[in-house]
Amino acid sequence: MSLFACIEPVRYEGPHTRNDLAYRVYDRDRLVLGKRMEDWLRPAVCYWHSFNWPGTDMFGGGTLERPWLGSPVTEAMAEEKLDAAFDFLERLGVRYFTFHDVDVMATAASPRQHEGNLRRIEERIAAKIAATGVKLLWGTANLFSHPRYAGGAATSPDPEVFAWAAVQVRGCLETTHRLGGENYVLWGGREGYDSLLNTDLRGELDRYGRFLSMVVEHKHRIGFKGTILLEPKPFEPTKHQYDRDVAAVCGFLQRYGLAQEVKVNIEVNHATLAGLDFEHEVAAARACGVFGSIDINRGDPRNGWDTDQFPNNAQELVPALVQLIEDGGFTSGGFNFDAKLRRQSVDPADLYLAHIGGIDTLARALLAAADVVTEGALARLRDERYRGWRSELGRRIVSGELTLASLADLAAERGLDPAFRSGRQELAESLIARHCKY
Ligand code: XUL
Ligand code: CO
Repeated sequence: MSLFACIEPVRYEGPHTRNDLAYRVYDRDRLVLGKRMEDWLRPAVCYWHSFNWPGTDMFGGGTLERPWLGSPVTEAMAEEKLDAAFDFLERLGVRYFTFHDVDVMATAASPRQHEGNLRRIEERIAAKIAATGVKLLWGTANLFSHPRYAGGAATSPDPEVFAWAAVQVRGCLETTHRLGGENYVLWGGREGYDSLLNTDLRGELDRYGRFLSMVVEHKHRIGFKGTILLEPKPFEPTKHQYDRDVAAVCGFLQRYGLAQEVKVNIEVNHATLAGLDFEHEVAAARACGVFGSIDINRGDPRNGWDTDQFPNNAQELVPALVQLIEDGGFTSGGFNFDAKLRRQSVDPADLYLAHIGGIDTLARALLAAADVVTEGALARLRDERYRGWRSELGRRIVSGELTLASLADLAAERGLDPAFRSGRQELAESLIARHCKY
């Protein structure tokens, strides 16, 4: 019997239930603005934190019972982990999962062995998918844990390491494709530097661009229709990561001609570390046309590292959810719980409680955001704020008809004296707060 067989399948029981192991708000078939809650949120469980992390930190060993972990990981261990993971997904009632290649497979020492081990577990995963209806939101290759990647993968000073990264990414991209994955993610955990003194920054960026172009070329070669996503993060593990935030990624993609091919996977805690609001990252991605998917979690405002906690504050998420609703929802993306337990959360039930709480938080934020959008006052406030751009002057500026000089002359001739107008920020904030009632 699997470790996670400790509870009955989790159901929606409504806000008044006394059962901690039930959804209070997340009712997957409930229609919100004409779309099922599950289709809005597309929640996913991540393999690495949930099944692959034994509760270690830099000061202490594992605390969580994960009998399938060891070094090396054998095929039997990988299969036991897979059984437990799918049992958990089914009981939780979540339709999507995400994984790194090394999360799911037996440990490999050589490129050939890596390919073989991944292919073998892929067949098992395919059988699980077929039997359960669970789907793959995205796959990704871990290009940061093995010691060979200490100096980076695509940005390594050593081309042999770059070539190893190609082995892993080709393998995982193809596996993701065959498993029906809807996206493929690259998080450049070590694509950056610890010291500029020993770093050829220009060369590293060029080779990172080259690597990504190779990935995109291979995606088309194999006919993968999913989206390639880069995941921004400013630092940790390296001092500076090239994909520091959405804006940096957009500049990088444009420079290497990849802006039409690659989108972003935005993570809440990564935005916090970059000193940015989560909703800023969503807005920046929409503005550049690269919004793809979300790794949902939260940091701790008093800690400067990636604590990857489960979200528990719906109000904080509403501004991002409003944007998602304005766009009609995800296309291939979803909300992946890139979140982990605390080391003292040693009961198997804790993993359910964590996900249930996180999913209910998303559901609350979705309902509040839907009310904000339906009421329309926030959109009207914004529309009103920019109404000058619909005037004759506004249209002429935007159309390109005026030069800097002709515009300056026009302003002088008319003696323009623009009126002060309220930005209505406090009202906008109240509009969010007043709908947070779920
Ligand atoms: C690390 C992180 C990764 C990526 C996948 O901070 O977020 O788990 O999501 O490699
Ligand atoms: Co992540």
